[in-house]
Amino acid sequence: MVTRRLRRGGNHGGLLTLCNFRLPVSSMLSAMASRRRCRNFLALPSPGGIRHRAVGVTGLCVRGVEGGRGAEEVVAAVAARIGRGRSRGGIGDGFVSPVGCRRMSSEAGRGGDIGRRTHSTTCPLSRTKFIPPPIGQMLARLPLPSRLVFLFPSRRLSAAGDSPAVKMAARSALDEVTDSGAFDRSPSTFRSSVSRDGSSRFPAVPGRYHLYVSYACPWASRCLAYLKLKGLDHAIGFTSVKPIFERTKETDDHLGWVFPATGDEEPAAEPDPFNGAKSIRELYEIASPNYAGKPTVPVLWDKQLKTVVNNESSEIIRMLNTEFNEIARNPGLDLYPAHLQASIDEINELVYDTINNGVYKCGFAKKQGPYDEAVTRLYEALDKCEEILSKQRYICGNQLTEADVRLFVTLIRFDEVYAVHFKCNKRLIREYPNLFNYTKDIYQIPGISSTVNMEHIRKHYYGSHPFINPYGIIPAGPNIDYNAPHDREKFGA
Ligand SMILES: N[C@@H](CCC(=O)N[C@@H](CS)C(=O)NCC(=O)O)C(=O)O
Repeated sequence: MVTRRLRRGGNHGGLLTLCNFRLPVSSMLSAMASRRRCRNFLALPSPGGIRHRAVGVTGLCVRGVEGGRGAEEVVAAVAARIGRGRSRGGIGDGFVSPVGCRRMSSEAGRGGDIGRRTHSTTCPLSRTKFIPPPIGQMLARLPLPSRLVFLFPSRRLSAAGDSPAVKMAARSALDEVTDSGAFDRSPSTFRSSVSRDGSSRFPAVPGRYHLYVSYACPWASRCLAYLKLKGLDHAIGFTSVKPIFERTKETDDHLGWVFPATGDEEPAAEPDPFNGAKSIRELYEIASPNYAGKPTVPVLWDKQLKTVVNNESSEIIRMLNTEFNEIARNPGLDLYPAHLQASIDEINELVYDTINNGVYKCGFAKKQGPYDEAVTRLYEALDKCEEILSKQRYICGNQLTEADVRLFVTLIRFDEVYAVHFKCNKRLIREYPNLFNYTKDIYQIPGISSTVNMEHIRKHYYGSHPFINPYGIIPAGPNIDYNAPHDREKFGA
């Protein structure tokens, strides 16, 4: 039996959950996939099976696979081990029978409970309580395999033998907190490139691409900053979603970015002009019907092929820097010039890990240790930047580069939200003379202030993470005037 080959890994409970529901597999999977703790799944028709009077198919949910591979590969690997049966990643067919832990074992003719009653859990769909036994005992005592095996990759399990660990994408940032309580961001999924080469799949032509953003999001905002700096806003349009996460579907509880129904609903947010999508999630599903990852912004959308070209802002900004120069109003501006690349890369590495993502690590930590580590590293990095900026106007010298844009998007949100919401309150940016003046300096570059919508920023963070701010109260905030004079001209440039 395939599931026997899974062994426990990591420091979690590694529990099986048997769920009882009688639903078409497709509805069950989509419902379960949307639940916070059961984001991704595999459905495997497996040989044999535990007979069930009603529908003849037994559902077995295995929660807890995380590692490095995609669903299809896992399905293929598991199917190969089963030796027969069709393999599917995603939606299977048939029905799942109402089998609970006890019932399953007795139906299987082995009698008694399968495993110790160590924990109880709630079936995410039916909200029925179950007692998931330890995985080892569970698997050892199961009779021949059930026909449908659902693997829920919310925790760490690794496949034994030649199968490396399996990592599934998560549905929201909450799914990215590991058992040790640390925030661990999952990689972006769409990684194609727009190219100035007209024969490529995504040629850099005006009017073909659209950026879906949230003004609240620092990653999306760096793309907006590039549209302005490079003078590309006439060639690549953008639409901002509403700032506060809402249910993205009526059929499940996923919370994420949604579009307003009309242009009047929320200042600066607009309905989706091209696909009529209600949510960013819907866009991802147009591009990839079985998408089970986190539907993030920014999204670089191809209107012609109706697909996501790329959803990784660090790559999108590189494309905007070089690939659209024939249509850019400011083609001469190179924010990643050859002579500064090594220094930009070095600063980016530090800034991404400890500052851009560092504030999230502070804010989403669920245990003191990971928070302490993240906050220490954050302030070490801020101190380092303060020191660098005491000697030069920009972070990589005396010319504006990509590294400045990337640092700026976090600094501008810091005192308003990260200091309070993410507990980054050891020192405020306005208490660092160089970082503060630098933030104002960048804010005052023509075009940049239009990419900063502090209302969206404040509403989003304080309103979208009820696990941090359950009442959604928006603190008064310092209301800093970033248009106030700064002293950065002393460095020239
Ligand atoms: N690596 C991505 C990260 C994008 C990202 O995490 N965006 C956040 C907003 S700030 C998001 O869309 N989150 C959706 C969610 O948490 O469900 C990038 O830089 O483009």
